[in-house]
Amino acid sequence: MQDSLFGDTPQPDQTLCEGAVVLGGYARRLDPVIGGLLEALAQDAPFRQMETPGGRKMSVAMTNCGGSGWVSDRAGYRYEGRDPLTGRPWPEMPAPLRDLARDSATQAGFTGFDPDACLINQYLPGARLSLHQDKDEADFSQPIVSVSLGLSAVFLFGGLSRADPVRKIGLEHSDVVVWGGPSRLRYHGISPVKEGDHALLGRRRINLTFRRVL
Ligand code: MD3
Ligand code: FE
Repeated sequence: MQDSLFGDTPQPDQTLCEGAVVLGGYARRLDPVIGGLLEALAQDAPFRQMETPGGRKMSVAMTNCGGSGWVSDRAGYRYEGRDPLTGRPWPEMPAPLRDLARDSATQAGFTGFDPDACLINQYLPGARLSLHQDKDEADFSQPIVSVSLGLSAVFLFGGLSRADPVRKIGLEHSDVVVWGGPSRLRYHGISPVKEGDHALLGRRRINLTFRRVL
């Protein structure tokens, strides 16, 4: 299966709306290392399906690296310095990932981005993420950098109110999106991932979101 419609040709940056920039194929530098990095991270901090505060099991399996990690359970959503599953600190953020996040933010016009958290989402076919805002971070002037890997997905991009109309945007392997400024608090989600088999990552979609939490 082809990884990108654009092959090795660099794609122009595309602004979705004010503050939201798609860097098509910008993460291709990770291709030689991403499989090994994910395997090592998941060995230390396994993927797990967290419980929502309402008591439902999420279809997406998650883990984290960096100084803080996002967690959800019956008590709510928050960031924690340790993995509740193991009691250990989350694994360190690997330098190639941190550097990609910094370079992406700079490329999109956000200088000095220094992420202290990376949430790693794993979607098997059928998994989805319903419309939500990311607002568990302290400083909304900091952008979020998201990296899509493996199977492609339909990203849902709404407005500042849940009821606002939603745009659908295809995201494929190695696409990076930087969400800052007025787009930082927009509602967003992922449609159920379709069956497939990706050359590098197999039967799954992985999304990395880099955040400044503290
Ligand atoms: C727009 N992840 O982990 S990444 C999440 O593909 C999350 O796994 C999705 O939403 C995924 O919270 C979407 C794109 C994304 C991430 C954060 C955003 C879009 C955003 C924050 C603000 C606005
Ligand atoms: Fe989100």
